[in-house]
Amino acid sequence: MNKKMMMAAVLVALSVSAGAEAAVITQWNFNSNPADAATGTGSTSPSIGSGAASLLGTTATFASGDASGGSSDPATGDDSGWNTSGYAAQGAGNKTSGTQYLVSTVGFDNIQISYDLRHSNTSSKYEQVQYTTDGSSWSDFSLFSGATGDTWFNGRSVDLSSVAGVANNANFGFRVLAAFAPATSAYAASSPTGTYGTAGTWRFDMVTVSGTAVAAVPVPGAVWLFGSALLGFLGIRRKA
Ligand SMILES: [Ca+2]
Ligand SMILES: [Ca+2]
Repeated sequence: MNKKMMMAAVLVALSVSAGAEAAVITQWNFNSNPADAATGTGSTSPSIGSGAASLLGTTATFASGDASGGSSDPATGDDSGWNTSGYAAQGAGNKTSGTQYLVSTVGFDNIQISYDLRHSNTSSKYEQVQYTTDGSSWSDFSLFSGATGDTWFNGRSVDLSSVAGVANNANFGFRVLAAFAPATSAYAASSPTGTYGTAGTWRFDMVTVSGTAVAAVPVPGAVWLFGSALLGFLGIRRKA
């Protein structure tokens, strides 16, 4: 390996490690901004980045993100969740009601989704995550089970890094939908002793899309200096 090749290898290694940090693209914490010390008020504007959150066949209020164990939101006192209700009737509307999040992933790959979700006793046990790459057609991906009621399931995590078209796409989005129990035509209740009902609630918090920046990372002057110094050191050693 000659000096130029070695220099290039050093710089590539340094710039890759500098650019491989996972970053939050968009996040919703549903808290009021500014904080108002009331969990019954909140916001559906992203707390980080930009994107659009909307309801699909449901209604919503804001309610505590700290109650019944709490979400992973570090905020206290003004920690709200997006409390959705009015889900489809038993035996109807499979994978039609829930929430939707549209987020541009332009400039990022290795796209990951995460969210916290509190299931009430009578809410749907099964959560179908769907994604879109064109903003209009949707594909099933992960199916989660929330097998206890009145419980937060924090850090639901979906890795979309292997899905073609998700990265670097202005039309990316995902949905979390109430789904029939697998191989049945009915919703199951989250509580093993509960009965599914349209008044059941799913309370969302910390809905997050993250990724790795794909834009070329400019090599800072300090890295050039380090690379040059390293090569100088190697050159001296070789002569010696
Ligand atoms: Ca508030
Ligand atoms: Ca919150």
